[in-house]
Amino acid sequence: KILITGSLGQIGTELTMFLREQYGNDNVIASDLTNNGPENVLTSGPFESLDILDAKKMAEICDKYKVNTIVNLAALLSAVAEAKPQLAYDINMNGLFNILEIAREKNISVFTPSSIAAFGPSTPPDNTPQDTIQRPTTMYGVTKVAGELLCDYYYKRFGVDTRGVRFPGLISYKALPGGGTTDYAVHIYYEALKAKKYASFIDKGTMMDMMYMPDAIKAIHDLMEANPDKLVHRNAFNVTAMSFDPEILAGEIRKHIPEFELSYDVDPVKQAIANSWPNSLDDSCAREEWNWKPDYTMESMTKDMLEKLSEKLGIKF
Ligand code: VAH
Repeated sequence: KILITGSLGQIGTELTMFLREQYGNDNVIASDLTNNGPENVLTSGPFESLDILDAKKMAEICDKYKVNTIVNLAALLSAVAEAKPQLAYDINMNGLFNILEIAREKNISVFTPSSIAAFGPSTPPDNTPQDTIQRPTTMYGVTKVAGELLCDYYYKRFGVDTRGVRFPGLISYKALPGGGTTDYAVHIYYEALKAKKYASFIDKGTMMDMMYMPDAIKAIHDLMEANPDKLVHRNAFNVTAMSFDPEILAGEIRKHIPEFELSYDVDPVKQAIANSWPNSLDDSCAREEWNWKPDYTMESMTKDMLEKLSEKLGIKF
């Protein structure tokens, strides 16, 4: 039985439905702070209201459903975390600690995503290696690198089966992203259809790793199912699919919407965060240790995003 925290978020919305298809609706318990979210997540299988800072209730839910795996997607993302650093530390660190302690006591496996945010300005920025300097300068990044170390500690010291990937920016059309620095790469598609123009809060030339959501879901599922004997690393694997800046992405959109216009309204806080992150990751360890390989390129993602959003928004292009 799998408990997913943050099930109503950008990843959780899609991961919950995917894992219910894979393992059966009743074997995947969705949870989130509130219950205002997509009907299919709330009604296609068990749903529990859960604050991951409430360790007692989380333990009760694990006992009630005989949970053996927790996928922890409950977190504050980079830009929101810079606005509320104390809350971000509390949720991202103390929430994770609660989960690891429950996992230790009840022999539960834990999957927690990290992020390219776990790297900082002193990290080699191009083709960033799996094992390298990690001195992030954001509260989100501090919680991500500390979370990686805490998960590795619980594996080595207590034998808790912890695994994770360092996600790049994730692009999807089903649920909006929740306050990240890479969110521009989602909003640009909506605006391209609605207004045929977009003012990016991230500046020209800011290269960042990105991935289409179907590949992110595949990465989580494949790593969860991977043969543990072949894992040299655990928390957390570099994974990527593409790297671009707003100009490159706009050029790809214009292949489908020729009149699309990109302008800039740079947000200094988000730009500073983006500047501290790598330009491109080396994900060869994930490819070697659990056969990671993305299916979508920027070209095929853009085609699919525009087609699916066109249908969702009822806007032809
Ligand atoms: C964010 N989308 O922007 C998240 C992610 C790599 C970026 O961690 O905070």
